[in-house]
Formats: sequence, structure tokens, C-alpha cells
Amino acid sequence: MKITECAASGSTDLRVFLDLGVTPLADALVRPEDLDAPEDRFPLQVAFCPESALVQITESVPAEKLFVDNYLYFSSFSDHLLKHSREHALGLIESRGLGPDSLVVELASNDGYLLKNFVEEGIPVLGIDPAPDQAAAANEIGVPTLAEFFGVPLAEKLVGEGRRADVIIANNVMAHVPDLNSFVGGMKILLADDGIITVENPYVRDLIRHVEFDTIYHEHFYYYSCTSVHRLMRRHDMWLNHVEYFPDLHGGTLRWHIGHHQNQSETVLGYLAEEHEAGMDTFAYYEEFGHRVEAVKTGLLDLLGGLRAEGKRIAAYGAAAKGATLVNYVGIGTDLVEYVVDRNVHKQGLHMPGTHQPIRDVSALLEDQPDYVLLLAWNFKNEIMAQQAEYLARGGRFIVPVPTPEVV
Ligand code: DWN
Repeated sequence: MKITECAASGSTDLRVFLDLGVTPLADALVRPEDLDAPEDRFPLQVAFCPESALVQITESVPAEKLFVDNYLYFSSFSDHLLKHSREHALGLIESRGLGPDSLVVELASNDGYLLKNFVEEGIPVLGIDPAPDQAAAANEIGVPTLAEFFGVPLAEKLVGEGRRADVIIANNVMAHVPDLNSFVGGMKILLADDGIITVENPYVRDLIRHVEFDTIYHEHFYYYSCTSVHRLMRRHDMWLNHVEYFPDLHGGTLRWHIGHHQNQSETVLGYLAEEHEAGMDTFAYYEEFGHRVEAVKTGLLDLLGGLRAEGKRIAAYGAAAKGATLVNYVGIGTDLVEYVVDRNVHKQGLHMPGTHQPIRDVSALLEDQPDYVLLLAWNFKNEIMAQQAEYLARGGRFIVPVPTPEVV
């Protein structure tokens, strides 16, 4: 469905600055028996709203299609993410003085990867995630989880049952919700008066700076700056009070601390001033991005085409959602990249959306020793290259696609 109003402000002044074409859903991996069947494709454009300063896509795909029908993303396949999440949990237990009378609620709690850290410390938790397999996996490890979408209705139901959250954690979900104001409104309802919300999402500044266009796909409705988060929270009578930056997570992630009452730290005021200075609250900041994305496309096609002309063989690592955007927008078929490897067993045996590379276990790299591996999950470059030291020792090389394609 075409989006004609800003999800935050309702303004119709949505200014498109990037068009990635009509693409298949990034996590809709294809079963072998469906390779000849037509795949759903949707326009993938990105727009800026001057009123909310929110960057957002202009096509809304039903959330059930994105996150319920065979959603394959399990958070526990990244050691780096697991370590980051544990540090976050232990930090909150300490800083908020959490104990057996507290309640920690995580929105999009996936397979329990984060809440399990609170359970181990005897702190009551509630996971909320509409993806049935992930919710089931969480319940199996003792993380009570509701397989539902979160918004005002569910928040009102929980409060009606006498539950209020001392902590609400929303990592990589506030970018994924079609009804943004119901999601934020629900957090306001559920949060205890002296509670804290921590929201983590990739930082739109790094997306622009490092040309991370592949992180744009239909699951990601919004791409946040501190300015857009600040304005969004003020719209809901809440305050953005603190910001933490994690450059190595998902290509550059911010963690925003939000509460009912104003208590802004220097970090917030600093980010808001920097973003205003850089013009991130204006369309001009985003206007030229499309040309830089084009340059990555031609650079990557030249590099891959040149290697293939020399008779080199190329595979890829990471059947990531971002990888689907990259291979489809750039046009990287099996003539250039033969297959993709991935540790997520739920993805193995399936094929990439649109370009249909088969997805194999990572052991294929040593068995097959392709000359080059295109790193589609570049956000985990250090972890993956350390893991694939033997492939490198045997002369294998990785290609990092953004910000400019390079052999490492
Ligand atoms: O917002 C989202 C981000 C956080 O995660 C979700 N909408 C979907 C997902 O996006 P993604 O699929 O691009 O995420 P990842 O985590 O960057 O994907 C990495 C892929 O690489 C996964 O399929 C797992 C795989 N992997 C692997 O095979 N070996 C990952 C690591 C770290 C590894 O060592």
C-alpha cells in the first residue's frame, strides 16, 4: 500500500530522495520448489518529512507478511550481538536497581537472546514478538513471550492486568512498525512513571555517510536521527534524555534512553546541535544520496564483472536482509555470485529473494574455496573474518561492498 502521509507527523510533504526499484521482500527466502513461481515485489523508495525530520519508505507491506509468515531472522546467530545484548541487560540491572519486584518488557524479543540475561538474575520479564517460531524458541528457554504485535491495544490490556514496565527495551523494532504512533503510544501507556525505555536502531547519519543503502528494505519503515526521535517522543509527551553510540553494531547504531520526564544529558543536546548543524533536519542533506548509491552499484558490478572475466569464482557470506537489497538493486545474479553461505540453519537450503543464489552452510567455503567472497553481512565483518581465518589462510579474499567496494 502506498504511504502518502508521514508516519510520525501525518504531513503529506514527503520528499522522495532514493528509489531502489521494485524489489522482493528481503527476508522472503525462496524454497527450491518455488524458484519458478512469481515473487511478491514492492516499490522501495525512501522519503524525508521536513516536519518530523523522519526518513521513511513510501510503501507499506502488511506486517504479517513481513514478520509472521515464515520469518527467518533469529538474533542468536551473532556472537557480537549476544555480547552487546548481555552488556546492555547487566548495565540496566545495575543502573536501575532491578530486582524480583521489577518488570522488564522487550518488544520484538525474538528468540529470548536478550531477556534470558534478566531471567538468569531472577528478574521478571515479558517478551513480545509476533514471529511464532522465535516466540516459541524464547518460551522454550524460559523467557515468557507473547506472540503478538505491540501497540496501544496490547499495552492497555497489560496495564489492565496490573502490569507496568520498569524497563521497556525496543531493539531493532521501532523501525519496523507500520503504525508508529500506536507503537510509541503503547510504550507510554505501559511505562511506569519512573521507568525507562531504551530504543536501539541504526543511525541514519551512518547510513548516509557510509552509503549503507542495503539496510533499506520493506521491514525497515523508518531510519532515525536523534532529531526525529526527539520530535517523535515530544509528540507523545515523553522525553529523549540520553544517547549512546555503537559504531560497530549494524553499521552504526544509537541507543536512545526515553522517559516520561525531562532529564536530558549533554549527549542529547550535543547530537541535536550536531544534526542541526549538518542539516539532517533538512531535505538537502539527503538529496544527493541517490548518486552515491549509483556509484556503489557501478563500482561493484565493475569489480565483480572484472574478476569473473579473469575466470575467478565468487561466493557470498550472509543471507542477510541487507544482502537481498544489495544483490537485487545492483543486479548480482548467479552468473556473478554462485551461492551464499550462512550459519542460520533456518536459511540453509533456501535461495536468495529475486536472484535465487542457493544458501549453504558456511563449511562450503573450505570445501569449495571460491576465490572471492562478497561480504553481504559486512556489519559483522570482524566476527566473520576471524571465524573464516582458515579460508583466508588458504588464499581466499573477502569483498566489502560499502561504502566503496573493496577487496580486503
Ligand atoms: O533489523 C533487522 C536486523 C537487525 O537484522 C532485522 N529486520 C533483520 C536483520 O537484518 P539482517 O538479516 O541484515 O541482519 P544481520 O544480523 O546483519 O544478518 C546477518 C546474517 O549473517 C544472518 O543471516 C546470520 C548470518 N551470520 C552468519 O552466517 N555468520 C551472522 C554472523 C555474525 C556469522 O558469524
